[in-house]
Amino acid sequence: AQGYETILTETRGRVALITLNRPQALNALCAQLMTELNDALARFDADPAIGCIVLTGSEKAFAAGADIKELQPTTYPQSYTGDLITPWDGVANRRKPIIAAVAGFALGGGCEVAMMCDFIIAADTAKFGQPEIRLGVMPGAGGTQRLTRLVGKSKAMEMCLTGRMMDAAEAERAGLVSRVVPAAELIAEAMKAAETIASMSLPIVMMTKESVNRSYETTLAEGIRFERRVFQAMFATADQKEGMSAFVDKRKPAFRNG
Ligand code: CO8
Repeated sequence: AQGYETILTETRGRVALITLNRPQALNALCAQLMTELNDALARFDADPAIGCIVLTGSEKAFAAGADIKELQPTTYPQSYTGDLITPWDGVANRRKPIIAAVAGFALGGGCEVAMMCDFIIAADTAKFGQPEIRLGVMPGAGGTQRLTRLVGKSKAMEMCLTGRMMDAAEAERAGLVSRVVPAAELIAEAMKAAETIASMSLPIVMMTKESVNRSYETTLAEGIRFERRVFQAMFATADQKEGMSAFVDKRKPAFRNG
């Protein structure tokens, strides 16, 4: 719709679906794709009609990593001054929830982008890995940090040092993904979760995301203090009154995002 060449976007009700679409390169994340992805995410994040975003790839690959053909000739000064990685932060810095729906390969930067999303629903065909070491580099878009926090040091270290891939079942056991679904149901399941989220109060959803993410950035005591202040602030919303009144009245709440 916005003249994108490497992604597809659509909206279904209050859910936005973004599909990575470079089939000839297993959705390798070239600079153009990351620019377009950031643009689409920023638009949906700013659109009051959207309550949740789903990010997916193809059946074969969520994304097979950064575009190795683009990176191969890059020199250190270019990598430093060109600031190649900063645009990737856009995925992690969005304020509305983003669900990664992963089928097939999520490797290198593909695994890193999936981990930047708020949670991952995996098809039973999903394969996760940080194979950068085989290319003579290491993960550069958060993989050494986010994977370690998600699956623990031992598994993260093994994956980063050997490049071994995890299948969906292992990824679920390790806590990398929230759940595994049959590949044919991946998009429907991710959309269902996104519709559920989008039916909640948007400000409460955004405050909840911010509070969970806070746990990564601070001590337990400070995180709990942050949670408490945000929780208390929720009583200033009409949606708190509506949600609790609806429970008491035994009816469905009608949130007004206020
Ligand atoms: N970059 C560029 N092209 C790719 C990539 C990639 N990451 N992955 C696949 N392709 C291309 C292939 O070159 C091939 O193109 P062509 O047909 O023109 O030769 C096409 O996609 C299909 O791929 P294959 O023929 O290899 O498909 P297979 O089914 O045989 O294999 C694999 C699938 C195992 C996924 C294989 O393609 C593979 O190993 N890909 C590379 C995986 C990888 O190493 N990823 C890490 C990349 S580095 C990285 O992500 C660092 C991120 C750092 C932060 C960001 C910095 C800007």
